[in-house]
Amino acid sequence: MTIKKSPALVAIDGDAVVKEALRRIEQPSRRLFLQRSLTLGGLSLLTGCAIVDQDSVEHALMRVSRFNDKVQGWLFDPRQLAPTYPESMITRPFPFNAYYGEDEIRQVDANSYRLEVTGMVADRHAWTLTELRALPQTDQVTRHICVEGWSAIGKWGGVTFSSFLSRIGADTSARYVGFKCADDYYTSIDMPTALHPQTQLTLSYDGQPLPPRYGFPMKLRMPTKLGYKNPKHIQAIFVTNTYPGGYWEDQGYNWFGGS
Ligand SMILES: Nc1nc2c(c(=O)[nH]1)N[C@H]1C(S)=C(S)[C@@H](COP(=O)(O)O)O[C@H]1N2
Ligand SMILES: [Mo]
Repeated sequence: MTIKKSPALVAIDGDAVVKEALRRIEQPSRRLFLQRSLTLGGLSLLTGCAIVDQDSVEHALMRVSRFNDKVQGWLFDPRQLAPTYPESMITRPFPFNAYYGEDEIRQVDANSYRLEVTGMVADRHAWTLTELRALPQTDQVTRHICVEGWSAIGKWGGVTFSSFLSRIGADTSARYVGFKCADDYYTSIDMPTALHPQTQLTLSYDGQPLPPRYGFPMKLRMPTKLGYKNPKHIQAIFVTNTYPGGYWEDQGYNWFGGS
């Protein structure tokens, strides 16, 4: 049997708890905001959570982060375009990143590949790579920003995601679009971002088929969102009203992840 400590009996070192709270926050802007304004009492006031142990710190921070998702959703302007750049500014070589090293890059077979489409869509047929490549494509040169502290400019080509969503008869009144990848990665985005004109089902990098390191055969590219919101090696797309979370988001990264 486990004995639940009564809050009054838990001795809390306030400074240590706030430090721990800050350590768990990856997004530099949020860390700055909290460093300037956060006290233990402030965090309790902000969230209505009693801060009595490490678990409630986690809970309180999660409340702040979900609130932050809402505010970012309200502030998101579906017509505001992210900056684009001349090709001369492309970062070479473009960095690789994943939750594993380059020696474990997933190799997806082009011929047997199928993109599964499920959830609130009219047409649930699975797409071959040939079918995807037959759709109209455009290029974009935009900046990718990773929370680990680097950013880089790259050129991605593919299908405007909103046109893909209309082709599959997606219910665009749904809240989320979720993605499952060929590795253990998964993520999800809000519908306004899914419909943003620069959100792209990406099939090429720098004029060449998307190489394995950057997510062969297909990734989602969104210059309006941080790197971890851009899933590589996508195998399944689903439209849903049930919050799908994400690989890093479920470990505390902010879900909206706007850049
Ligand atoms: N499938 C998959 N997608 C992923 C990741 C991953 O580990 N697996 N990492 C994310 C993170 S944190 C970043 S910064 C970018 C890196 O993309 P790049 O290798 O094209 O630079 O991919 C994102 N998408
Ligand atoms: Mo990242």
